[in-house]
Amino acid sequence: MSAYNSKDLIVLEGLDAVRMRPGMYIGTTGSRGLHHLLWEIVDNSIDELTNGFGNKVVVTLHKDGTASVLDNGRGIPVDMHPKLKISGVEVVFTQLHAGGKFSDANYSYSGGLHGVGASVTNALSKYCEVTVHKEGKKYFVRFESKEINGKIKSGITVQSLKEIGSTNLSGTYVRFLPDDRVFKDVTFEYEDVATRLRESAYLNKGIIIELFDERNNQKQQFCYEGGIRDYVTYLNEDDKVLFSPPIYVEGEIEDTKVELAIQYTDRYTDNIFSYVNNIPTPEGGTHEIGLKTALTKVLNDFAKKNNLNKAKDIAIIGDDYREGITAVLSIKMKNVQFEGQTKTKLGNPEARTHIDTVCSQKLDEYFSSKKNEQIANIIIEKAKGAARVRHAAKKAKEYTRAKNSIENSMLVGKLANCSSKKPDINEMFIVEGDSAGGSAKQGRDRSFQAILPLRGKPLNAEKKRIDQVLSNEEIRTIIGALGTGIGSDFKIEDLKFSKIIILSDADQDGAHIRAILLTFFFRYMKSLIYNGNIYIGLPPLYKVTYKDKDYYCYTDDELQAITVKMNKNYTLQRYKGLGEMNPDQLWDTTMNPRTRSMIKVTIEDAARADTIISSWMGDDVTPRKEYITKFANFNKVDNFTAIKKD
Ligand code: TSJ
Repeated sequence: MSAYNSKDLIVLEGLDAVRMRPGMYIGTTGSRGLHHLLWEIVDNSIDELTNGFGNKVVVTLHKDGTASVLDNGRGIPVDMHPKLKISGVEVVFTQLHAGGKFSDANYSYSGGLHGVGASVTNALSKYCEVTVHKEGKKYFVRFESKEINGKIKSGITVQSLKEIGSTNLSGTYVRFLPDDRVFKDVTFEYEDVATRLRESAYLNKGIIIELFDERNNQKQQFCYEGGIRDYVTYLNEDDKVLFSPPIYVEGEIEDTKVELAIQYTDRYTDNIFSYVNNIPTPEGGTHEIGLKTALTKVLNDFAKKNNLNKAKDIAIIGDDYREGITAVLSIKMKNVQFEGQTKTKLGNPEARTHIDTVCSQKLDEYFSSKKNEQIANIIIEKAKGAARVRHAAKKAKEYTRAKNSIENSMLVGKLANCSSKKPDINEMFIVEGDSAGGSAKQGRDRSFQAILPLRGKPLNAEKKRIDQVLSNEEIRTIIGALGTGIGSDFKIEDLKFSKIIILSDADQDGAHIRAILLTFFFRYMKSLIYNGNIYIGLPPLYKVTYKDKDYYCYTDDELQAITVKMNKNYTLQRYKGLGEMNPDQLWDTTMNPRTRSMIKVTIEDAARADTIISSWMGDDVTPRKEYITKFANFNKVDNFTAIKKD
């Protein structure tokens, strides 16, 4: 196996580059990156099925730490690549960026930027085995990452493709072991895998996806004949819906396929989940703009034709038609261009007109049908209500956006601002309680750190109307201090701080305040989360004093580790609140950028974040009771592990 020609050597260097800088290819070497290895493989199978070859994928999490994916598609091509002189399978697994796609002719739509390909999975695995069943024959190939002369070579072909028998099956089977020299933790999380597979099944109606966890014999099958219609129903499971089943339309124009499902709930915010070629686009983009334009146009026309919006009524605007909406927009198109901070925003200008055209036509047809008229009436009634509230809230909104007004200076009067005027270095700490706020004000570096003490609990923004949210003083103060405005008026350019750090006590009340603040940011300033501006500060839980020196511990494990050598000759203080720390201590442990630890709040999966927030923070108690009964482990209650995980 040692005879490689020069072309192959270049290939090998390619995979070694992945190991040198995994972050460039999979984002992180944490849990997210680990799971990325699996998505690369699964997405290839799903591509095959959605192109009409095969109908089933089976994902297995094995006891030995490997994961495997099996499909009943055509099987990865095994014939020799004319230039590289290796089999197609080997090209897929050893060529960076080759992915599962040899040429565009094979697949009409592909993930584009997202799919970095199976070679990345191979490069970051200890080994990787592929079995292909194709045209009556069974083939096998094996790759390994192994040490040669003290250096790890990634994804070397240790068994090049060979025929190992005959078969009457068709499909591809891939099994790999993530390399524990790359990933800190190599355990696949059942719930994360299930969530992702469920989403794929919703987006690709009719395909069967099975998940087996051999570590504890859990299993699930995902298959939705209704596709995104069923997805919307699932997203609204814990909400009161205004009609059922969801509206569903689909259409096609110039190689762009459009699918749309819509349902309204009694909530006050909008929830639009969009996808391009099965890739989520949480930052929206041209396709979402096209949808919004179409929806507004069609409903305005309907209202006009049926004389539903009288001259005396407040004029309905686009935002009003989106109050309480849950929509899934899934499009398939070619030559996708992603933009934005996190490359999750669709940029193609043609998508805007295409989606507008298809949605306008299909929604118009939908509402023109006698049996659907009532649904349009319901939506327009809801929008009229939204328009009234918007009108009433306008004053309050202006109030929170006003820059130099007297009212505004009163509102942000509680803010101990910093002296720098540079938003990109400025930080704002939202601190629980006046006494901790006092310590923070004294301990901070006032050049770039601002402190906003919260006196009471802010209002839980979930299921509150915007006028109620805006009448809450704590929330108004936050909005005023940030400078961005909220909801559809939100402007990230006006943000005065690049880091907004939530600092609450390590107890239940602190956790509650943190949950309330995150709920507010998620519902009204979601871009702050996507933009990476929201952080959770981590104050220490303990101070250990030993031989006149202080040591701070942030977890019980740390405490254990540090006290083990001290032979009981130490004193221990458990901090019950931030208020117990003096300014110096707060600076040293929690605020000093050189020494502090913080959790950056991100959204891995917006749909899951939405269902979790409705369930945990909403009016209806039953869903969270069920959640707690199913998942809570009262033997190991650790606030921070809990937030880190979800
Ligand atoms: F990730 C991966 F590439 F390793 C991978 C690919 C993993 C798994 C589990 C499955 C697959 C995969 C690839 N399933 N099915 C396919 N199909 C092809 O690669 C294929 C088959 C036939 C033809 C053709 O033109 O005849 C073209 C392609 C791309």
